[in-house]
Amino acid sequence: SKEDVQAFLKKNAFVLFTVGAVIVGVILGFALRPYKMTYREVKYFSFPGEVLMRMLQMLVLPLLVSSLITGMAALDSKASGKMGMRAVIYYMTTTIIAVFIGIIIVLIIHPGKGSKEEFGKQQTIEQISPADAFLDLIRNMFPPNLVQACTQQFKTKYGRRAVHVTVTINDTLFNSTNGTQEVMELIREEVIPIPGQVNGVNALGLVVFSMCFGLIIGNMKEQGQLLREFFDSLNEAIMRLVAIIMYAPIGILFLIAGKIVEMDDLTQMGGQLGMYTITVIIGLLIHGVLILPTLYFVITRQNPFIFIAGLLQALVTALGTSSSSATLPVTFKCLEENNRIDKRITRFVLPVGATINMDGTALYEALAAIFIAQVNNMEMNFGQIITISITATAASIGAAGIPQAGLVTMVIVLTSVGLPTDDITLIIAVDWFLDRLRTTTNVLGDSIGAGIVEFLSRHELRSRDVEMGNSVLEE
Ligand code: DAS
Repeated sequence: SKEDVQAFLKKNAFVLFTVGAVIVGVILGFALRPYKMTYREVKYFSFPGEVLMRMLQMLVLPLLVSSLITGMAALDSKASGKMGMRAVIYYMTTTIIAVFIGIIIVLIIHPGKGSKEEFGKQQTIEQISPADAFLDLIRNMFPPNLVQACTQQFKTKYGRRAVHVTVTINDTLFNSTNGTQEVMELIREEVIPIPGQVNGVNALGLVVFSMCFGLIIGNMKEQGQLLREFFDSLNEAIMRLVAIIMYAPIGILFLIAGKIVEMDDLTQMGGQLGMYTITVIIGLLIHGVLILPTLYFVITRQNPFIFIAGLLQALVTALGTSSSSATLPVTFKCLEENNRIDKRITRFVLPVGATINMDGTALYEALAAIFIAQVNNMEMNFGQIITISITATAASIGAAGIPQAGLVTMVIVLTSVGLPTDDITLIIAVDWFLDRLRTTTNVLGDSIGAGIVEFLSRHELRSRDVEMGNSVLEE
């Protein structure tokens, strides 16, 4: 009836507005393509989108730290142990399923035809040994001190003197040595992040630190009271900041339009790259539209698509920003307000999930690695396929929730089976687009995980409420 429609529009006005912004962004992008805007003009044009992205990114690290510390402190180690175990089992299961789908689909469709000439000239990139890459991953989890935790680790992009530079904060601020100055120049142009880094800061390390710190202050009875309250109100303050930034989806319009204006001419895209793109899209759709909702329904017996409808805002933000970390504030809001997920769950599952649970990325890296093998006319034997599945899973854990992180960590997968890492340049042309889709899948996977873990932990949560004698954590 008319009233219902009005109620629906009023309730979802905001999400519809954001979806509208994406559609307008796409149309505007294609409308502006014939004008061949220069690089500078595109930069100006997508400026509002950059500002939105930076506002969200600015919040990511304080939100990640405060929500994790508050989340861990709110649960005693017994409950958080069980809940944490459920979350990790969910992360591993869905990631392995995603890798499996990626491998099956690329073997069935077989987009690579064993020839590379259509891809044109290739740039060269530095070979990173899998051992180095893995050690980087582990090293990043345990920053020796807080400054190191915020150390910006950069690597210059393909083709240049690919140096692996660790530029500590003081170097950046004071440019102490001209050596750093020169490297900073190099970095300013083209930089890709090292696994596990968010905005150049070591998110993996902060997640590990925050979880331990939260558990500790959670068990420090009255002594930890002050800290618990501090991080609780810090978290609340940040969520209010998010509420303000949420009203800026217009930035997504410019982010998407700017990307469409500057992307390579897709019609020149060779048949193989086209087939590869379609293969990735099919794989992500199977995982995101079939597997995850089915898993949610089987476990919670509730309609998964109503749950996903509540996430629309976060999914669109992931599509627009291609960064699951930048989307994290929006994911929190969607789950807590639309899907009414208990805050004690979201504060744990989301920050950890956004950093290490990336189904879309894992599926993508396994699929892309086998595609590169196909293009090189190299048949992968069973052992190599197993190696690819393991390294794709590890690489997705190490990838940070920022644009094109999955492309960087793919180096680990390729070197583990002796594939030429230079061939990453074959798929860069479409990566900005596929990155958006796999990021949306990552955010979907994290959110469905929160729904499932909450359902499986409902007894602990309720008994804890009774024990605390307080009402469910509803601020
Ligand atoms: N863009 C990453 C994310 O934010 C995913 C990826 O690069 O693979 O999840």
